[in-house]
Amino acid sequence: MRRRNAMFTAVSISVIALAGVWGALSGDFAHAATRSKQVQPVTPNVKNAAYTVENGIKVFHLTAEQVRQEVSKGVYANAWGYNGGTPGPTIVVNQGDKVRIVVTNHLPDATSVHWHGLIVPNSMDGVPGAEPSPEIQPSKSYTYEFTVKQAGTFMYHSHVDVAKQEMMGLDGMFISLPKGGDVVNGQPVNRDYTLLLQEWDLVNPPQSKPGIAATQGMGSNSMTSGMNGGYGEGQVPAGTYDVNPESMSWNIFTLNGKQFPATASMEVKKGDKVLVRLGNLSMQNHPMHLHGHDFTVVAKDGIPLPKSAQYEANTIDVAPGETYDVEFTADNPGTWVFHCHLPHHTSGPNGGDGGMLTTFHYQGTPWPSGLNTTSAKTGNMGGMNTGSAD
Ligand SMILES: [Cu+2]
Repeated sequence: MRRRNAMFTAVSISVIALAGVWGALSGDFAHAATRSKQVQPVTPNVKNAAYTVENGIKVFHLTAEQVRQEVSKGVYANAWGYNGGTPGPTIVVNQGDKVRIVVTNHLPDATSVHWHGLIVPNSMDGVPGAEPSPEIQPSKSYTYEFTVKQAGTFMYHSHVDVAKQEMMGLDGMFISLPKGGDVVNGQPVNRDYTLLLQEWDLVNPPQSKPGIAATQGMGSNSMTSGMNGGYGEGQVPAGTYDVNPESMSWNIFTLNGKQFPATASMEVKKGDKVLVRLGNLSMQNHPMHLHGHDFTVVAKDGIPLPKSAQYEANTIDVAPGETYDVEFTADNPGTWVFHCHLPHHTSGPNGGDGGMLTTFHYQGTPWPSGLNTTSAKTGNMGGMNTGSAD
C-alpha cells in the first residue's frame, strides 16, 4: 500500500514518472520509496547525535563530562554523561557506514567508550584494562574509527572503572539502520522508538555518606525512607543530589534519563507499525510490560531473529547488557502504559506512578487527566525529538 501511494505520487509528477516506473520494475524504486518514507529513530527525551560527513566518513563528537540531569521536575542528579546529558545522544548510522567518533574527556578520571555489540577492530573496542585500546586521560581525546558492519540496536558505555562510570551515567544507544531502510520482516516501520533503562541511587550530599552506609544491604530502600538521607524508591523530593554509583539500593529508575511523569509519551497513529528498541545498562533485569497490545520480539542484541525464532509476548525481561527490538501494530486506540513490572521500579510519590513507566498515546484520542503533564503532551509534538521534558 505504501509503495502504491509512493508510486502514485511519483506518477503525478510527470518529469520523474518514467524513471519511477522503470525503477519500480527494476526494484530500485521500492527501496527508494522505503527510504524516502523512512522514519528517523526517536529516543524520547534524548537527542540524536549530530554529525558531519568528511570524505565519506560520518564524524561524531562525544564529550564525557559532569552533567546536571533533571530526572523529573525539580529532581537533579549530579551525574556523568555525554554532551550534556545521560544517556548521551543516540548515535544513528546506516549499515555499512564508516564512522569516526571523537571522544573528549572532561571528567576528572580516565575513561573510554566501548561500542557494545558492534564488531569493531580490537584497538577500537574501548577496554583499556584488558585489550589493546587506550585510556583517555582527563582533558585528552581519542578517535574511534570503524565501519559499521551490522544493522540493529546497540549501545555504548565507558569500559574504565565501570562500577563507577557506567553507574554514574556514561552510556547511550547506538542504532544502525539496515540497508533496505527501517524495515522489520520486509515491512517498513512507521515509528521507531528507543528506551535505555538505567537506575540510580541519589544521595543528598550533606547526609549521604552515613545514610548510604546505613542503607546498604537492607533490601528495599522504602524501608529506610527518611532515615539518614536514604529515600524510598521513587520518593526523592525536589533537590540536587549526588549519585552513589556503587550502591545496591536504587531510588530512581529511569527510561532515557527520566522517571515518570517526565518520560515523554510516544505518539502513534492507528495502523502504525511501531518498533521499540530496548537497552539495559543497569544492575538488574527489568521486565518491560506493554498494555493493550501484544508485541513480536524481532531482534536480540542487534541480531535479527529469523521468523521461526520470533515470538509474541507483552512482557520482555531485559537483562543488563541486552538489547531487544520488539514491534507491535497500533490497533487499539487510547493511551497505554509501557513499564517495568517490578513494582518498586514504578513507584512514585504518594502511591502514584513513577519510575520506569512511559506511555504510547494515539493521535486524536483524549489525554487522560492523570497524565496531565507538559512533558507527556509536548514530548513528541510534531514527531520531533526533544532534548528535555520541560
Ligand atoms: Cu525494573
